[in-house]
Amino acid sequence: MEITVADDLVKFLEDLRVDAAFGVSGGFIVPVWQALSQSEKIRLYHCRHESGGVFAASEYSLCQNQPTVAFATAGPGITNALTGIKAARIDGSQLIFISSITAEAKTGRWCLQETTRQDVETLLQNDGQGYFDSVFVISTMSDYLAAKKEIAAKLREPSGCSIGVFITTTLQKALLEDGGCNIAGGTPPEGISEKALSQVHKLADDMMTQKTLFWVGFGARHAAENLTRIAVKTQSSVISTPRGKGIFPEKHPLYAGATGLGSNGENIAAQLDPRRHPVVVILGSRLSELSSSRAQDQLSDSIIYYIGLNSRDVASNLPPQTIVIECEIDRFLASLSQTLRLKEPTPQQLLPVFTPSPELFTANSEDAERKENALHPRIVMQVLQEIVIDKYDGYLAADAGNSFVWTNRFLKFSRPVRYRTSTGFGAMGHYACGLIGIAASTTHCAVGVIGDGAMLMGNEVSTAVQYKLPAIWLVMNDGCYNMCRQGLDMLGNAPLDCDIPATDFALLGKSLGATGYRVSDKAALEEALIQAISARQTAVIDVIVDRYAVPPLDDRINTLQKL
Ligand SMILES: Cc1ncc(C[n+]2csc(CCOP(=O)(O)OP(=O)(O)O)c2C)c(N)n1
Repeated sequence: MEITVADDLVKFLEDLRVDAAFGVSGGFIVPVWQALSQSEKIRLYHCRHESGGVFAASEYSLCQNQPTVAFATAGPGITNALTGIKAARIDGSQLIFISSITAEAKTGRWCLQETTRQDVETLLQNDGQGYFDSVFVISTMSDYLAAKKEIAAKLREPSGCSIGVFITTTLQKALLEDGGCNIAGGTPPEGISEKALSQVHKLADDMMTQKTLFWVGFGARHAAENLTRIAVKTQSSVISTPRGKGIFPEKHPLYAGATGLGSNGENIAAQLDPRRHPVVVILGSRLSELSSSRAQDQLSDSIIYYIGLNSRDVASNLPPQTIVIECEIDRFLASLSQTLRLKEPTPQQLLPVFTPSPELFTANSEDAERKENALHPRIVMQVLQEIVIDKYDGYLAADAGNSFVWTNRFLKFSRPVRYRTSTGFGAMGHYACGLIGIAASTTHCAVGVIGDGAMLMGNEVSTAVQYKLPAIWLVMNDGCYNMCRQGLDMLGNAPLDCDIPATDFALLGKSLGATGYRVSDKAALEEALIQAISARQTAVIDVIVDRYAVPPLDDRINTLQKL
């Protein structure tokens, strides 16, 4: 049977386990858009902005651990998508971005939205810093068949992979004579290398004799069970990056805090003191600025192991004596656990111990005093902890701005990937848009903590309404770009205009078809959250917060001062 390339491409994507696609349509992409719409296995979300679509696809991919499609038309569709594409690549999702280019015979004739081969090939850089890991420009049938093989091979690799597929509209419509060929995704090889195995033995010896600290990054999200078993049985302490929060239960007594933006620098420095923990094992983090606040710089006298894939990405952030082990983390830890001859811990040992965070529960103290008609952000954190995390076991995402400082510092998670934030690219609007990808991926509730500025930059509330996604935008409404306003002050600069005119986000939500709430006290916030979660509403909760509350930004300010 003859089918079009667009139809074959969609069957190929289904074989790769793709079951969701997010994007915005346009003339260049009609055949693929149509084929995606007709798929019985792929749910299509037609979004309001291309970057919104890519943020959503990336978040869906990370929550589901599977490749996800984003699509856009050529020209402005591609340029609009770029912020999301860059963030997806940095975050390590498995993104397949599909768009188009102008046919070569038509280039140079001022066609609408002209997009050349060169335009999209420059999105791939040899130094690894581009927008994609791979770009496929497809204008002939043989290009197409070769691209399918390469894409399937790339997605077999266990690390993230961001792929750009640019296929001319003519070829999308062309007929495939042999009925197409489907290439299964396949599974990566099992086991670890001889070299990694010898490092397992070396680390096990070090751990037998010296106190060890695990520093857990997002790359270790599939290794939660083995990590917990090893840490509990060897009584090793654990710290995490913001994206690593919850991989080891944050309320466990062995957990000693999060590093990076919003961290308690003194506490982290004490944990990393080589007299306290001579051995430090870094798992799957690039130790970027917002993940580490460069706390690794104090490790000159420690024995350090780094375990993870793509270790070249972290090379310049590791102290020189680090023993770098290029290995899939869960397999390495499984082998370490065997070598240490750890018996299975009892269920009691694995259970997180719910000790309330002392920092969080001082929220009613003087410093967190409730201002008239405005909530202190720490009270908002307390409500989020009790309701979204502890009561409903929900997903919580924090947008760039003060939201991710408050949440990094004060919220405690007990499961991997439940906390979503972007410390690599930190684009405002990432979660105001990407929240729909999280909501589409889970039956748990999905709550985005979003600054008023980020919310106004762009959001996908309307898309959530259209597809009845139970996503909740909790807008931290302080009437300004507060991170900038307070940052200027902390840096000793004169104030500049950071104000945002008063905005009623409940009304904005309602105007888009969502349920809207406006709250300025704790009880009303609790009530709105519980109602929105239990009724599985698409909701916008406008929370009036105190703009004078000072977030724990010291580390970031120190870094900015050194720029
Ligand atoms: C796309 C983008 N533009 C600009 C910035 C720089 N920036 C970081 S935080 C911030 C202000 C955030 O304001 P808001 O969303 O209201 O959150 P608040 O800090 O007030 O809680 C800005 C402009 C950014 N991170 N991303």
